Amino acid sequence: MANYFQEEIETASLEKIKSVQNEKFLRQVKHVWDNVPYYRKKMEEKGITLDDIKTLDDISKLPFLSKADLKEAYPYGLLGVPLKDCVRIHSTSGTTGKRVVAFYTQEDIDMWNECCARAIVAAGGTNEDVVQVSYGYGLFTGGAGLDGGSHKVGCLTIPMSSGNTERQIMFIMDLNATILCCTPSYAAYIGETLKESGYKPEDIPLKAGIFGAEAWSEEMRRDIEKTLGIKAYDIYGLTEISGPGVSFECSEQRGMHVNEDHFYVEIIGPDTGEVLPEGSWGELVFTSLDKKAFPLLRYRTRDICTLTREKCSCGRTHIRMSKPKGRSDDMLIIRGVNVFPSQIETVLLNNGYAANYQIIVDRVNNTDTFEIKVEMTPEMFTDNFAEIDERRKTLSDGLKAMLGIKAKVSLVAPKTITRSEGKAVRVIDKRKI
Ligand code: DLL
Repeated sequence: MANYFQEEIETASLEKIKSVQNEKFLRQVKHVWDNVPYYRKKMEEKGITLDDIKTLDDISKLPFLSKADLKEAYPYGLLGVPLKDCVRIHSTSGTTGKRVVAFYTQEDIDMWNECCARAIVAAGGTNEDVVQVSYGYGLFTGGAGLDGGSHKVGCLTIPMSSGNTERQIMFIMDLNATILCCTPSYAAYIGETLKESGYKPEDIPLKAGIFGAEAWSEEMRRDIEKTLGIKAYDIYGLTEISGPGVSFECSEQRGMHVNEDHFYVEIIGPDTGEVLPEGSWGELVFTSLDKKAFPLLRYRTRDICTLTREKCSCGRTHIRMSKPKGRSDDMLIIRGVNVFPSQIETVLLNNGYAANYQIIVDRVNNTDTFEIKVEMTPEMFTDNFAEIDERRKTLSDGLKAMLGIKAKVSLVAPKTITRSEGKAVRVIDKRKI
C-alpha cells in the first residue's frame, strides 16, 4: 500500500510539476530581485535584469551562490523579508570561522515540516507511530525538522535529541518507539549498545529509521537494518536550503525523491559550472522556490550526486537523487589520488567490519602518509597475532584494489574508536592543521 502525505503533488505529472515550478520560480526571482540587494548586485554584475528571466529555462543565466557568498553576506545580507517577519534561525555545524545562519518565517517552517512529514509517511509512518527524534535539537536542523514533520503526521513524538545512549534505549523499549530518526552513525551505535545489552532485533519495537545528515554506504544500511530489525531510509538536506527533507527515500530505497515543488535541483560540472544532463555525476545545486526569509537561488552544495527521472514503484513522480558520493570538499587527495571516505567504508563493511574507523593523513618529508585505523568486532578480536596480521593483509589488499593507493592499515581493539552521537568525524587530515 502506497502512502503519501500530500498525494496530489507527490504523484503529479511532470507537466504539472514543471508548471508549479515555473510559476513559483518567476515569483521567487522577483522577490529576490526586489528584496535581496546582495543577489541583485550579482545579477547585475552578470549583466542580467529581471527582464531576462522569462521562464524556468532561463535559470542557467542566473549567478550561483556558494558558501563564500554566505560568509560574505553574514549575517543579514541574504535575508528576503524584514527581520520582524522571521520567527527562527538555524545554523550549520561548521567548526571554523563564521557559521551559516539561515532564517525562517512561520510559512517557511510549515513548508519545511511538511517536507519532513512526507519523509516520515514514505517510511511507513502514520498517526499510530511513536517517533523518537534523536538528531540534535538546537541550532542544528535535524531535531527541529523531524520533530515538526512528526507532529504534522500526528505521531507521538519523543524529542530526545542526541546523546545519553542508555536513556535512548530505555525510551525505545519502554515507550515502544516505532520510528527512529538520527544520524546513521548514531543509529549504528544505538544498535551496537542494544545488542550488547542482550536485545535481539525481534525484541526491539522499532520498524523503521530515517537516517541522514552524513554520507553512509549501502553496506552500512544493511548492517543497521539487521541489528535493529528495521527498514532504514535515507533523508537528505542542508541548513541553507531548509534542513532535512529536501529529499527523502521511499519504499523502493533507491534514491531520494527531491521535493521538487519547493526545491528546484540541477547538477553542474564542479569545475565548469555547466548544467549537466540527467544521469551525469556532478555537483548538486538547489534553488529554493518558495522560501521567503532565506531565498537562495542556485546554491552550490558541493555534494556530488546524480539524478534520475526513472519511474519509481512507489508512485511518486518527483526526481530522485543518488546518495551523495561524498562532498567535493570531503574528497581527499592523497599522493595525487582522489579518495572518498565512502569507498573505504564499503570495503570495511564488505569484509565484516563495522563502520568504526578513522582515516589519518599527514605529510612527512613532502610525501603524504595515509593510515586507516579500523576497529575489530568483538567476534574478530583474538590474541593470536598471526591471525590478526592475516586479517590486516586481506583488508589492506581490498583497500588497495578499491582506492588504487596503498594505506597503512592498523587493526585496533573493539571500542577504542570514539562513537558518534551526531555527524561522525572520520578524517583527521593533519596536513591542514
Ligand atoms: O545535515 C540536515 C539534515 C539533518 C539532513 C538531518 C538529514 C537529516 P547541515 O548540517 O547543513 O544539514 O549539513 C548538510 O550534510 O550538504 C551533505 O554534505 C550532508 N548530508 C546531509 N544529508 C545527507 C545524506 C543537515 N542523507 C550537509 N547523505 C549536506 C549524505 C548528507 N550526506
